[in-house]
Amino acid sequence: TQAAGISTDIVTLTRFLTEEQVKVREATGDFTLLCHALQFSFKAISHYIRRATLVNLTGLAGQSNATGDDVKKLDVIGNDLFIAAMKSSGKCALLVSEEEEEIIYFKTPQGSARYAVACDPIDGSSNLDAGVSVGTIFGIHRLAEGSQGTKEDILKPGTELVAAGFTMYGASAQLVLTMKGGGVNGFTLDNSFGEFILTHPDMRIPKSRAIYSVNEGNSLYWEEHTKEYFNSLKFPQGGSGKPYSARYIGSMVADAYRTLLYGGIFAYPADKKSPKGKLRILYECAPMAMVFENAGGQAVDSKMARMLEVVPEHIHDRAGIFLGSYDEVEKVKSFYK
Ligand code: AHM
Ligand code: MG
Repeated sequence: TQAAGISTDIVTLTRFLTEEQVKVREATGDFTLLCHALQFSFKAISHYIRRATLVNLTGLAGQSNATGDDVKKLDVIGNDLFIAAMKSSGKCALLVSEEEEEIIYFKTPQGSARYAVACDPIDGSSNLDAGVSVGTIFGIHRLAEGSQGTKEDILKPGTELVAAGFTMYGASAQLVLTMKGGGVNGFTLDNSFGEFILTHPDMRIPKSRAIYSVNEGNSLYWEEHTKEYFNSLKFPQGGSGKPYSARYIGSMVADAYRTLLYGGIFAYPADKKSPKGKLRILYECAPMAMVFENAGGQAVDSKMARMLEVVPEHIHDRAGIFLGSYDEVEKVKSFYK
């Protein structure tokens, strides 16, 4: 509906979730409640990130401020906000956070919490002090039938995820959400409404695009296949081909979001320095892989196995990753054959 050029039929995240819930038979509303808690943590983290420089929240945790108080830094605040949101939802049985060595188990009445969540509350935090975009990444699993929440409920492959996504705190806060068997939807936080608004329905990643995103400072450590692949993008054979553009922010969420919108390839390959890769399977690689596959792209690890099928042994396990446009990932695979 348009009234004087203003849309009055706005799809908020709340409305979107309610409408989705109606489509699923036997939906109890628990997932919707969990998502409400999630979106609150995104709003709160976004608020503190925007206030950070003004209220002395940048820098390292544990440092004292001018008055000698210990200042909680943003990484710690983001983690605390996320944990509090999951706990208060009453629907989360256990949580894995990048910032916590061990799994956090929440006490809930028997059978009332049916989800296990993995998150990186503020990914790319080395960029925070410079005001560069960072983000929160999350993956949601359902507990096994009858389970009260155990390690096995989270040490699962990405194919089992019921939902995943991320929020990027950039010029605006952008939430990207996907659910099992569904598409990918993008929401923008409208600060005046305090609501995430559906601005990017049914996102599809372009099939190919000549943009690559990788930390080339690691190329000394790269394996031969990796070197050959990236060289092929920079020095195309046959004369006519143009070289790819390079874009690397160093914040996975921001690099992935751009790749999702524009197409191309994002990679953090395993190398001689980090033979298992750098990025974490549960709360960095798998949720992103789910988003990219559901948007028509692909994601593989450094052995060219489908990222969503990689099963972590430990909660903080890492993997090499290549994710992006369908055809660009096909090209990667052809170099590793
Ligand atoms: P973090 O979880 O400690 O912030 O590290 C993850 C980040 C990603 O956001 C980003 O893709 C990568 O590390 C950048 O690493 P590098 O600085 O080695 O290029
Ligand atoms: Mg991280």
